[in-house]
Amino acid sequence: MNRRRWLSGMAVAALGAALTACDKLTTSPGVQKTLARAEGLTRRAQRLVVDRKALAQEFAEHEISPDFRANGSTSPGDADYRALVAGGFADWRLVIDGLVERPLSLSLTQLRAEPARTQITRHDCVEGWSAIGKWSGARLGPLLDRAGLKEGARYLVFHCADTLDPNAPEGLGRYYESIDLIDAYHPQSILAYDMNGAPLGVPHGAPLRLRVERQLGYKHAKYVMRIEAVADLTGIGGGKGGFWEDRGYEWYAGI
Ligand SMILES: Nc1nc2c(c(=O)[nH]1)N[C@H]1C(S)=C(S)[C@@H](COP(=O)(O)O)O[C@H]1N2
Ligand SMILES: [Mo]
Repeated sequence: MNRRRWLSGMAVAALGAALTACDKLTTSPGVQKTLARAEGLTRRAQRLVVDRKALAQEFAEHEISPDFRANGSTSPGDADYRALVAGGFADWRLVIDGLVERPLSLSLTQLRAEPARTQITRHDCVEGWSAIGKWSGARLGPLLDRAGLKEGARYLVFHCADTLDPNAPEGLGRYYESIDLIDAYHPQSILAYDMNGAPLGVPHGAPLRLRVERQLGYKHAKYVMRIEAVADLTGIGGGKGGFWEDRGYEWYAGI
């Protein structure tokens, strides 16, 4: 009993000494700055992780923008895409492949039968304009579960039908984008086939475009043809994860 008390007394004394030393250290301005920075970093990192699962703001019907501008490609001239338009997208299929157990190929009718979500959200383009629209589409998460992501899958690459830069070297002019699995499984991440209550028009990405509501406009891939699950982005396009990323934009465009 005595010995134990003596030992714990020693421990308290040691702790006290350590605290004093610590105190001295933490009052030195340099260390304080470092600690503040570390704490700030932790808080920011934590906020980033927690916030990434939070929902984007949703709006009321009356807040829908009367004119939702179309941007980037608005009428792709690519021959394979024109053929799909001419056929009313009857021959269009969404392919989900790459690092998945069960690759999928889905018609629009099949996609419309998948678990869906409707949301009224604000689209923010880096060029400095925003617009509120109502989107309905298949939820990305359940579709990925159907395909079964393999262990190594880290990102989804969205391959699009449109060539945005016809002067780029072979294969580098087509639009593409990528997101990580946090955004992929976000409840508001949908493959939208309807906009403002009507089938998505060509200017806005018919027949299917991504809505990834916690990201800026350029991440919302239009004219989606194929979703490829990959382990890393280095081998794709210019290697930076997207058409605009290959031209200097940030890959992470969280809002
Ligand atoms: N395939 C494809 N997706 C795209 C683009 C594009 O040019 N091609 N432009 C991006 C940009 S910068 C924006 S702001 C939005 C525009 O979507 P909207 O035409 O429905 O307004 O689509 C994004 N997705
Ligand atoms: Mo944009």
